[in-house]
Amino acid sequence: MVVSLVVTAFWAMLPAYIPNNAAVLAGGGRPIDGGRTMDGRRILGDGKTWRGTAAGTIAGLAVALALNVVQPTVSSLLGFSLPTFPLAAGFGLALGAMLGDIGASFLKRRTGRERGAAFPGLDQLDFVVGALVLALVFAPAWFTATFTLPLLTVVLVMTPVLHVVTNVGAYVLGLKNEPW
Ligand code: CTP
Ligand code: K
Ligand code: MG
Repeated sequence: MVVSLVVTAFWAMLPAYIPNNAAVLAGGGRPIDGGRTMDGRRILGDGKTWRGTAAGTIAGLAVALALNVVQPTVSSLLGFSLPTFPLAAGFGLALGAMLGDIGASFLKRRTGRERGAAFPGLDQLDFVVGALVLALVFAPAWFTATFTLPLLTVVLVMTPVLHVVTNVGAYVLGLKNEPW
């Protein structure tokens, strides 16, 4: 019961977990804000690029489509049914994760935090909230059928833990400049 809930939460959120990591690997090039400032500070900063955002969104969507392919096999191996991702749901999760992270950078700049500065809490949940909201908007029927209250609870508890672990890992591997 608890195991299937945790596995389902991880599976359902994978299209939202991949984009930020893909953006780290693909980042660079023109920043989304084009270098523009607001109140004397960058609107978003150099850490939010068109290439990273596009690569992250495409990677998240690709993961959703790949999970659809293996869903029957994995479900029967596990003995319980994992969700599949309609195109709108996969796209909503992936793009929403990127937009949540971009929104967080906007808030960081408005509160005087330089690029790369930590914002505990926001850093760990920005992309989850963005992903869930956009999935709800793009695929409401799928969202309400998939994300029961227990599943949402597991997602909101598990994601910050996974976020910390993967970011420390990426930092140790030299892929990220900061361990958050
Ligand atoms: N990245 C990107 N485009 C995005 C998100 C991330 O290009 N939409 C890349 C950038 O190279 C960025 C790196 O991934 O530096 C790490 O992402 P993140 O930690 O979110 O950005 P920061 O550089 O820490 O900037 P911020 O303080 O705005 O979060
Ligand atoms: K971030
Ligand atoms: Mg960062």
